[in-house]
Amino acid sequence: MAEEKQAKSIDQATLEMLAKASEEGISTAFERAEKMKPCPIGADGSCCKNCAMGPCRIPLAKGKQETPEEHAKRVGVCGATAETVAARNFVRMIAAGSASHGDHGRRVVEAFKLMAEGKTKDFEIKDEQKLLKLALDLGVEIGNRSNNEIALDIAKICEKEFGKQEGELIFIKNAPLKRQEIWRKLGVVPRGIDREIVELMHRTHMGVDQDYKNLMLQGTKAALADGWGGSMISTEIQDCMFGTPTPTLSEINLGVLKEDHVNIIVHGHEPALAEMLAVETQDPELINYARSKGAKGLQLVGMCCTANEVMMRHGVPIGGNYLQQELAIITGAVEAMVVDVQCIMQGLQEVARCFHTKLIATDNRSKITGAEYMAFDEHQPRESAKAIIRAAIDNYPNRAASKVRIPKVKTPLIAGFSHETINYLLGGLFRASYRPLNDNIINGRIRGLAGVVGCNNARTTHDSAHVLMIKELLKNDVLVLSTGCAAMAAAKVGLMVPEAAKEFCGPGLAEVCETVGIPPVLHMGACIDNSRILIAATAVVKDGGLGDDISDLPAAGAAPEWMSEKAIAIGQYFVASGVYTVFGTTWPTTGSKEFTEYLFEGMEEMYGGKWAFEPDPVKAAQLMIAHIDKKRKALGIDKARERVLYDMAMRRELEG
Ligand code: SF4
Ligand code: MSK
Repeated sequence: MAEEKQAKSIDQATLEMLAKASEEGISTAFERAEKMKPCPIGADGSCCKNCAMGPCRIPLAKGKQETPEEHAKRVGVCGATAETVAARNFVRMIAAGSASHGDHGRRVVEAFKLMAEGKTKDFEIKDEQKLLKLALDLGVEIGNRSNNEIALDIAKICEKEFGKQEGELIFIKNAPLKRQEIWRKLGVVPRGIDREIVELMHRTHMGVDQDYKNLMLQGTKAALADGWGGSMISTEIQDCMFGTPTPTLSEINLGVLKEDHVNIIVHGHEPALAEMLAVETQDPELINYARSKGAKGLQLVGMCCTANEVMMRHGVPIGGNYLQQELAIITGAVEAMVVDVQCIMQGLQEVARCFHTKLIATDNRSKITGAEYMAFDEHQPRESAKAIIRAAIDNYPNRAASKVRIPKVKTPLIAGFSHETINYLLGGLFRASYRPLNDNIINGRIRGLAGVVGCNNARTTHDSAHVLMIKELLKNDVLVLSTGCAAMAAAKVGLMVPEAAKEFCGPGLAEVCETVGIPPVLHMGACIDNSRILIAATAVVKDGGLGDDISDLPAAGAAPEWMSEKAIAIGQYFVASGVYTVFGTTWPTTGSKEFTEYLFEGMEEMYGGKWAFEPDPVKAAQLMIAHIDKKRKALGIDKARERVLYDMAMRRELEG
């Protein structure tokens, strides 16, 4: 029987642009994924290339039970077992993911320090309240000192967190006390962010750590150094400098590009450049300059996580998520795609060559062969942004009208649910508190919480798993917190407006959302902002009534379309923080049953959280719901829920 062809996307704009790509003979990630099948040995984590005696391929034979003798023979030239090879590959992904978030955090702290020292006048403290709270948390004197004096001390403390050689990361103290004790007992509290990543790379070198459990302890340290370190520092400092997000109305999908405007797309992760572009694209002088070239105006559009950053703080519309980056250029209406770091496909340059689009790299850590390089100078961010915008405007006359086709697809969304905002929305400005959320979880209107995060992956139907999973969760009264490309998938199908509650949620969740006026999927930011989910979970614990640790909460996490190494680092810090975490698409350790079982079962005993893999998003959602119910039972609040909600007629109506 012929294999059924998998749909490429559930998104109309994406399908339209893929059709255009195929008409014009342009190669995209979708098409390449179809042509190039993944290597099954690498996909299982059974290939080691950690030394020049390899690469050693030690695949597990599919479809038959392996005998102990066969397993013993499945080793690399050095004798490395399937367990060691799979574990080393897995923790190296954590190292790369943590390094990416950590390096992002470091750059943000550097810009913050420049601002505090008065070496750049273009950035300033936007959230004074958050700055002061951070100062209190870090023991920085406030007194009569200026914001910049306080900020400088904060910058110096945060800077040290990266290179600290001993002690504990400071932000670990943001976790519930019980969680901190668990980490101390297991010896996984990170010392310094860089140190844990370096040690992890050392321990995965040929002939060092050969015990998968020991490797995972260090993997956990590096992952915690991401979630409760590099990522958390980024989020906190970005909020101080660029403002803490508050609910903001915007639009998403390729239809936000404007046919008669100069369109500039900003794509990547670090928000400093995007912030300046958001400000400078409003400059009347530059708008007039665009008009002088025949355009009606200037349109800034975000892509991937940078999009989340500038949309939440400025309402800048979002062009799309990870798998739409090439497609944005294929509209033929993009004068410049401006990129910094992470998740930028190298294929972009080839696509840009087919149009007039300039691909502009801005970060010296991330140059792209063939792309133009215009350095973003953090000492003079405004000037850098102006130069980039001018280059885009100058390119407008090169646009070929005959090549322009913008899909008329866009959806409104409300985003910007920082943990502070959730606090205010639920408790009111003067009584900010998570109490109403906890009460609604306890009384069963809200069955539980789910964090649905992560990427798109060209190996699975674009956006489909995100949307199916989220809808299943909502139907079952689970409030969804989302970040990254997952959040964008939800927004594109209209799940991020308050009206969605009535249509997609079970009666309990719908009632809460309608009363408070929030969408049932709360957009909490970029992938770095998964740290907001950790803080929100801790706030729920601290408010009481739902146990004394994150692992007690009726909550679960998922990344149904993950692809990046950062996702593995995020998953591991969620697991180590006590969260049941389900990934979809593919699982990278199946070459070792023992190691995989350790991740899927063994970790629960240690951390109260564990990994799971389920490629069917609806089944994955049901696993999450079963876990939520298990936790409700343990808390003794399962009865309350039945009394409030489980009317079968209502349920049938809901499912019908
Ligand atoms: Fe092969 Fe061992 Fe070298 Fe890995 S470290 S490539 S398993 S010899
Ligand atoms: S951009 S890491 S594809 S979420 Fe953060 Fe999206 Fe994943 Fe990149």
